[in-house]
Amino acid sequence: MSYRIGLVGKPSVGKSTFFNAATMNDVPEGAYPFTTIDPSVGEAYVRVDCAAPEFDETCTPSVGVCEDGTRFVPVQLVDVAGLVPGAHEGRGLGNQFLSDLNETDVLVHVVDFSGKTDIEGEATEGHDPREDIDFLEEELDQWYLDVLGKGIDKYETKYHGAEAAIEEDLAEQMSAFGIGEDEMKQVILAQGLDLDPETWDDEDREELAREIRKRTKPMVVAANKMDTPEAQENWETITSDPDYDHLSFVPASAHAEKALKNAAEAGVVDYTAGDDAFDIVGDVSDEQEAGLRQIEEFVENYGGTGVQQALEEAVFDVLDCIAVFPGSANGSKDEKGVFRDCFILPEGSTTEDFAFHIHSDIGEGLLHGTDCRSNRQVSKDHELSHRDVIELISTKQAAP
Ligand SMILES: Nc1nc2c(ncn2[C@@H]2O[C@H](COP(=O)(O)OP(=O)(O)O)[C@@H](O)[C@H]2O)c(=O)[nH]1
Ligand SMILES: [Mg+2]
Repeated sequence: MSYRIGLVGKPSVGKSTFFNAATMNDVPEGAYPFTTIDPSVGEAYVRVDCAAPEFDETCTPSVGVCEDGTRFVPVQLVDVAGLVPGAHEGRGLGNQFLSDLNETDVLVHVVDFSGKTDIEGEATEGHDPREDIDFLEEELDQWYLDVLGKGIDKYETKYHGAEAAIEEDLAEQMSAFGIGEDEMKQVILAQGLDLDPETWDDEDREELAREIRKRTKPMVVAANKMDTPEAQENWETITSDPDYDHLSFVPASAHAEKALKNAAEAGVVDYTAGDDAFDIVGDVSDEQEAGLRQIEEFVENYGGTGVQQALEEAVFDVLDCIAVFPGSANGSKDEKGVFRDCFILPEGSTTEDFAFHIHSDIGEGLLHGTDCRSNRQVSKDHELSHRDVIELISTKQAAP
């Protein structure tokens, strides 16, 4: 399964523009069935420097594409619309929104940095985008707190034998958030709390809920509409505000990305997603040219439109994921192709995790791995690095 990135934010910040731009790609129809089932789920990509050129090979990706040595590896992108103040109480799309959220691994909070939309998404002037950031975090925290409270109630109404373990009840209650017993215990202790909820006051509960939310819903802020002067001013203020140090911000213009993808599709520009430059290759009117020159200035200043960068920040910086290529020490070719796959794995993944990720049979029969660059053997519990090329030596083959 590929990683799932959720786009969240109040109405009119540019989520759909971001989503459409990021999922509009000149590649064959994705291998994932979800694209046709749910229009708010699409295939986007994160860039990884392809390993093939180091082996004097030309890759043949099984999914995504490779352009000039840059691999575009699929991730799922979800437009989680419907966030309005009070969502956790069931206002707006409410519960549907919250369950959609739970299926994501990481969030990109799209914020209108121009300040031209109020907290409900209506047109205004001079709105402080920090309110939107606070609101989203508080909304999520409230929701976590509700669920945490239910877990505590459950624990307290149960008979406590010597075996009582609060982390067990809380982990069960909060399992949808993807937190297990061990991590729950760790978080409770790290908060300086005893493993006894009767000793926790309201503030302890709130802090605990917030900490669990931060761990299980890590987030990047896409500072959108940075093509406006108001947004650029807000950027200066907000990114130097120490209250927001815990977040990573990516300056973005979803609008510019969409315009470039449209122009590329029309054959007017030569543009590769994520690049900080493009060429005008077709006939353009004076007006079109002026628009493209503005976008050019933007991508030069900000190192791209920010759409691709926000996705990569989420996967590789916030989640700390790594990309690993399956390889072969005797040359990378097999009958199916060359460097066909590139997998995104959680940070800290080992050779064995990689094997199980590909197929449980390969994992079960795993003897060791081979690092194809050095031709050295690596153990099952060897921790892999970003862009490793690893051959898996297993007594078992993947069952067809
Ligand atoms: N200036 C500017 N406007 C944008 C940008 N992205 C989206 N918009 C505009 O913001 C409005 C809301 O966009 P939309 O994608 O529908 O927002 P959503 O409600 O969050 O899905 C539309 O008028 C867009 O054209 C951007 O990067 N810059
Ligand atoms: Mg929308």
